Amino acid sequence: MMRPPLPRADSFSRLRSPAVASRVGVWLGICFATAFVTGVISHYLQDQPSWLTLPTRPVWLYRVTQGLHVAAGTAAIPLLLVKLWSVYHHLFAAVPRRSVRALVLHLLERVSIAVLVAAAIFQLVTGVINITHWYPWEFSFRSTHYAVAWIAIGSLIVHIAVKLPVIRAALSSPIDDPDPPADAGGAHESAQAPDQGAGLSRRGLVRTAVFAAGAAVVATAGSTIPLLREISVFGVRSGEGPQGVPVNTSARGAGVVTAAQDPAYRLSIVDGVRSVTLSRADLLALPQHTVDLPIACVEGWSAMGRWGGVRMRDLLDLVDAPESARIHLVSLQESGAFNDTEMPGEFTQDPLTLLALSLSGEPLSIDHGYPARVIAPARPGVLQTKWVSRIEVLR
Ligand SMILES: Nc1nc2c(c(=O)[nH]1)N[C@H]1C(S)=C(S)[C@@H](COP(=O)(O)O)O[C@H]1N2
Ligand SMILES: [Mo]
Repeated sequence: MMRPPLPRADSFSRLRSPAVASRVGVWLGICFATAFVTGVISHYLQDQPSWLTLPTRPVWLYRVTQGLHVAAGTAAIPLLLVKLWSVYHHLFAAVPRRSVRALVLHLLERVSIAVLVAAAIFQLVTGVINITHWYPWEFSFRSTHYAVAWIAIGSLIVHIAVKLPVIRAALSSPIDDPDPPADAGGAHESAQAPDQGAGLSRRGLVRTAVFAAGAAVVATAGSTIPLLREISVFGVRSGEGPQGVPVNTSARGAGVVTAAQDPAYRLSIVDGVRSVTLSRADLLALPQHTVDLPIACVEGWSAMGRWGGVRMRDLLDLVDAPESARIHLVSLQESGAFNDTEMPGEFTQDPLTLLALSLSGEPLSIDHGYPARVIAPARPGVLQTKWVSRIEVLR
């Protein structure tokens, strides 16, 4: 009697194999490694360790590292889904009972994979929620995302080390080989020939996963790459917002509409007992400079701006602040996580660091920080404080 054609479910289960899991895993590993390195960079820029002097060039440094961070995380989402799909049947594999050692090893592997999967999902979910400006949690996003990053990368390294023999065997044999290495659940695949049943081959599945990852990046990366803006349907449009630059927190959202428009606005610059107080007109009477610098948000969007204003160093000279003084910046905004920030000496000294008064040749719009905002090279957007009212020299 002739065998009936294979049911569709079988041609799918044939796709679940170490060949697919390891190839998708390589791409996933590249994404996680990229997100980890760029994430640590972003963390250090915001929480500078005392031993580290931060680079101020190239001016677009953070634009690139943070754009990569968000792109790598975005690409990881479809890859992780395919990867989990390609291995989850192992969850139902029999527990080895031949020896205590085998049982313990099996359980250890299970636990380490559970930690890795949980950490990976947590990072991707919190990352996506963060870039969509939705903060449904109580905990601090940055410190938690940072701590879990170490758990994710640590368990990933353990996982790769443990699986190395399987990974090597799977990567060195042809992807659509009907007889993959006997290790790791190859048994049920070897029953069928690779070309049996219509539809996707393993190679096709891996290509589709990588293509989906690329598509996810293209759909969002227009936030930082102007060329992609028109096709980035899910990206924050980096050209939107007053004066061609997007706005994260508006003046209304920050509760500064009245204070920012008050003619009695004064900027104080304080160094111990010395201090000066300047109106916006006083600031405009000081030597003006123009710089082209990006705003690069931790959420991955970035946009170039042409800023005009007074050099930070010139302002610090008014109170004779020491060379490379560290400063504390205070905003008119009364609450919120970004209403006061610190700027290390390498940035206060930099000739490109301005207290900006204009953007695109016009007075700053109130949403971009009127009457005055900080703009410095190679800095995360969160530290480009808007509506600045006070500059304190730290000693
Ligand atoms: N006072 C104050 N400054 C702030 C913020 C804020 O919420 N309050 N947001 C920061 C963030 S997260 C970014 S990305 C930039 C965005 O600047 P823009 O709105 O001019 O583009 O402003 C920064 N400066
Ligand atoms: Mo931001």
